[in-house]
Amino acid sequence: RADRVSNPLLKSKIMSADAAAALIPPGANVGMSGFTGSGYPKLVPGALARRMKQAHAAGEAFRIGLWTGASTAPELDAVLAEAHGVEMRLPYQSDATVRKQINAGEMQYTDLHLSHVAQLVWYGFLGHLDVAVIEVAGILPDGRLIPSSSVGNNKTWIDQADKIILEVNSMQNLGMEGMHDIYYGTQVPPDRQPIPLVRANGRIGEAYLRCDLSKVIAVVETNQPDRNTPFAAPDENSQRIANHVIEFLGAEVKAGRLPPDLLPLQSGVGNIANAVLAGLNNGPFENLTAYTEVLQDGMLDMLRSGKLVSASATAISFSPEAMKDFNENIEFYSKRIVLRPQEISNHPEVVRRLGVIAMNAMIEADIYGNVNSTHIKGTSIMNGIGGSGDFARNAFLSFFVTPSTAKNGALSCIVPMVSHVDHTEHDVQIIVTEQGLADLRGLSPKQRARLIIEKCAHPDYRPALTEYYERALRESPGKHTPHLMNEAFSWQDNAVKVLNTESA
Ligand code: 0RQ
Repeated sequence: RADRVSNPLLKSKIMSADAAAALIPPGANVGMSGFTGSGYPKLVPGALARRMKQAHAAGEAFRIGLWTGASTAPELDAVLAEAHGVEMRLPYQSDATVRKQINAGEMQYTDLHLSHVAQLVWYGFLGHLDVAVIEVAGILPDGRLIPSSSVGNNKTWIDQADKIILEVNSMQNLGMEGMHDIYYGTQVPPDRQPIPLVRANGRIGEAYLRCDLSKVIAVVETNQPDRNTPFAAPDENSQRIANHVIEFLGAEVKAGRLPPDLLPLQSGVGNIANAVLAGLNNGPFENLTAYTEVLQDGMLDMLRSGKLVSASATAISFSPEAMKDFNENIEFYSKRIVLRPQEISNHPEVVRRLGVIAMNAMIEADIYGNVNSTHIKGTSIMNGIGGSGDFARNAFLSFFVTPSTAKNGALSCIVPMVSHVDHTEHDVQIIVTEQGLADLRGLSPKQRARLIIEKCAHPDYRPALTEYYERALRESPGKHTPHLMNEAFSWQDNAVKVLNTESA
């Protein structure tokens, strides 16, 4: 397809990014595409940021509510934050400038389960969506849209917004056409029906996004790559964590609790997740499938090697080398990858039905198995809960992984009480550090505490944790989850000191 904008009406709406951004009013709620650094609009956010700066220089207020699928890239999040143009950010971010403004109290941030976002908008709980700014790979003659490298919340933004701006990115591979599965069957209660997806690679929807053409106010042509962040090679700790996970899965197969080809895999973002996938790629399991949120390099390697036969996600997020491989072998990959709206890729109903094996990273866990994925020192946000909660609570097996220490050993990632709870002890089955793996299934809090300290804590911190636990066991008024409430957070005070020294 030589011409990416094949619809005559939409062709007549082609304009510059500056002209398109001029159509976004101050105070608007704007739903932008973008998920884990892919499929985000490349030019309109920058043009909007320039307008905001001009307005601010003239003493006028100009801020928006910024809604996306998940994290984006500097061309979107950073430029709008630098223009002090974001009043409210949701549902996930991982940008340094945005993080700084949130933690300085200058930007509001609503950190949501990623599968919830679309329905919250449909319910009217987040307010009105004024404008959608969506990157697509192309526009069909009849006006349907070829989705880009992420689907995220695009279906909902396009359906719910009053006005739509499309960025048509000719850098996106048109070989992706047909790879997406956009499900239009989600209703609002009481009319909601079961989601008919019974296999990780099943298709229940359409390859294109429907679009009410009368709402499209601008089409902007772009030609820029996604963020394509490189990955670090797995370090020793990540490899050890991966080995513990793989050994555990092997034992589960032997015990007859998992089939030899396991169950669909979900893997969080980051280097440890990639190391686990690299381990699986060299491991004993064959014919694996994935039902996950983001496809990173590790899964692409596994598809290429044949270990992984199919992968479902809402976005691809590759390093530059993996992106090159994906583009050069698009016919091979597009047959094996399905990209869905994030409300379906992360849907609790589907995750539970398929029996997903969830593996997510964390900041810290406590001795009873509560997990903090989002906060530093209990008060500052790192990124957000993302999809980890969608998967963890509903998974067949739910792993949380972390190195046993942070900041070169100055902090223990196993603490008496976490400073913030994202995943309660009820949602956490298996905790893994480079030291070992604690299988918490069926255990009481006291049994869990002993196991987590013994298997997961770093030897430098084991004696202090044991001492705390033993004293709590004696002195705690309740003996179900023994704690010394005036002391439980003392380890967090220590963390504050360590981190203050670091930032000084
Ligand atoms: O900070 O870079 O300033 O040193 O936290 O830690 O070890 O590099 O780990 O990049 O895998 O991130 C949980 C944040 C882990 C991530 C989290 C500091 C550490 C470093 C990062 P520095 P690492 P990772 C589906 C799944 C939530 C969303 C999710 C995350 C920084 O995985 O955001 O799961 N998850 N989504 O030094 C103080 C501690 C610390 C600590 C680590 N105990 N105390 N600082 N750090 N432990 C995907 C999506 O939803 C899109």
